Amino acid sequence: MSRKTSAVQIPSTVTKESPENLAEETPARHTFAMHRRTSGRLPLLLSAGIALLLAGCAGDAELDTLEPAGPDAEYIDNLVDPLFLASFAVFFLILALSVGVAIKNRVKGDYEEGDWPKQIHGNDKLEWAWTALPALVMATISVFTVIAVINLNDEEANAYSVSVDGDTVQWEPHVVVVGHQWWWEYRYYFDGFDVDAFLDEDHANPAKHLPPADIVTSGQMIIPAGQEIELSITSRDVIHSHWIPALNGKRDAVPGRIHPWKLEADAPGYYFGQCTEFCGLSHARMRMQTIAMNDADFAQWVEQQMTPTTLADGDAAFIAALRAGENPAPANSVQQGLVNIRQLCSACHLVEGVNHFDDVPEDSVDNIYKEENVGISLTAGAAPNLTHFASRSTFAGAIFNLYNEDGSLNRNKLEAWLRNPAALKANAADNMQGMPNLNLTEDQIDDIVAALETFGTRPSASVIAETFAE
Ligand code: HEC
Ligand SMILES: [Cu+2]
Repeated sequence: MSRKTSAVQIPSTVTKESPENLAEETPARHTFAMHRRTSGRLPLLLSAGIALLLAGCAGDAELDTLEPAGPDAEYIDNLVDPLFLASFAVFFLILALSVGVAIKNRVKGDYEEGDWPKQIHGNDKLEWAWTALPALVMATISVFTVIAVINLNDEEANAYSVSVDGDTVQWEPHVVVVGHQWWWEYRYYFDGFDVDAFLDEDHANPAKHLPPADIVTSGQMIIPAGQEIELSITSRDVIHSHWIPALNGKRDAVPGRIHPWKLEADAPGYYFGQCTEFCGLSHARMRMQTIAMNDADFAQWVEQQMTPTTLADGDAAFIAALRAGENPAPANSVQQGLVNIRQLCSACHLVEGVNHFDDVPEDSVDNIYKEENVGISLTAGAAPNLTHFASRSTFAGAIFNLYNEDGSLNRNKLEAWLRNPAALKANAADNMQGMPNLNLTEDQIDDIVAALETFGTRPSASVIAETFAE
C-alpha cells in the first residue's frame, strides 16, 4: 500500500487546513483518496490474478491431470474434456444472457417508483425450457460418468511372468498399497494375495496384519509398463488417498478396509503422485513416484529386490556371529553401522538379513510377523522397510533425493535426516507419527550411513535423474 493513500496520512493533511475549509473539503478529499486507492489496487489484483492463473499452466507439471499416460487416465480424460467444453459453453451462455438482460434493463436517467422491466414470471414455455435443458445436460453427463465408473472398476485378468528364486511364476500384476503417516508402502506378493480370504480372517486393522511380502518398498512403486496393475489400497492410521494423476484417478486408503483400484502405464516412464486426503501434519510431504519399466528392466529389478541385502561376505559372517551372541568386534565402519542399526532401529525398521531373518521359527518371540508381536511398537511395516533402501532414489515420502544428480550419495540429506528427522519433515514422533530424533552421535551417523549405502543395488542414472525431487 502506498504511503500517500494510507489512512494514517489523512489527519496530517487535514490539520494543515483551516477549520472553515475542512467541513467542505473533507468529503471531496475522501472520495479522491478512496478512488486512488481502488484504482491503484486494480492493476495489482489483476496481475496477481493473471499470475495465479498462469502458475497453473506449467507445461511440465508433475501432477497434470490432463496429460494421461495410460488407458485408465485416458478414459477419465476423454470424459472430462468434452465435459469441460460443455460447461464452458453453458457458463458463457448464462454469462452472456445475464449481462444482456442487465444491459437491456438498466436504469436510464431518472428512476421512478414502479419502473420495472417487463416481468416474465409464469411463462410456462420458458420455465419448462430452463428446467428440462439442464436436466437433459446432467442426465447425459451422468450416463457417461456411470459408464466410466463401471469401466474404471472393471479389472482385467492378465498374467505376467516373473522369475522368483529361479522359478517362473505367473503373476497377476498386483500391489498392496498401505498409507502411513506420512509415506506410502508398496507390497508385492508373487504367489498372489487373496484379499477376500484375508479380510475373512477378521482383522480389526488389516494393515497391521499383512503377511510377509516378497518385495516391500516405500515411496516408489515399480511396475511393468503396458500391464494393468491391480491395487489393494489400505491405511494403517488415518484416511489417505492414493493418486497418480497420469495413470488413474484417486482412491481413498481407509484403515480397516481394502479398496480395489488399478493403474496402467502405456510406456516406461516416471509418474508422480501425492496423497490427496488431508492426513495431518506432513500431509503435503507425503508423495509417491511410480516408475514403469520395460520387461527386461522390471525383471532385473525384481531379481535384485528378491535377493537379501547385498552384504559383503565378511559382513554376512559378522552378522551371523552377532546373531550367535559371539559379540564380534566390528572390523570397519559398515560393520559398526550394522551393529548400530540392529540396536537402534530394529524396533521400527526391518532389514532382511540384518535384523530379520527367514529362519526365525513361526512361534518364536523374534518373529515379528506373529500376531501378538505385531503392533507392540512401530514394528512390522510401520516404518519403511530398509532392506533395499539404497535401491530407491528418494526417501521419506519421496520428498528427499537419496542421490545427487551426479549419482553420488546425497550424504548431507541422509545425515541430516538421521540427526533430526523432524527438522526436515514435520512429525509427531512422540505420538508414533514419524521417525523420532534418536540423538545419534556423529560417529554413529557416519557408520549407519556407511551401512545403509550397502542396502541394495543403486538405481540407474536415468532413474536418479528422472525421479529427482524439487
Ligand atoms: C520409532 C520408530 C523408528 C525408529 C526407532 C527409527 N525409525 Fe527410521 N523411520 C521411522 C518412520 C516412521 C519413518 C518414515 C518417516 C517419513 O517418511 O516421514 C522412518 C524413515 C526412515 C528412513 C527413510 C526411509 C524411506 O524409505 O523413506 C530412513 C533411512 C530411516 N528411517 C533410518 C533409520 C535408522 C538408520 C534408524 C536407527 C538409527 C531409524 N530409522 C530408527 C521410524 C523409526
Ligand atoms: Cu496421507
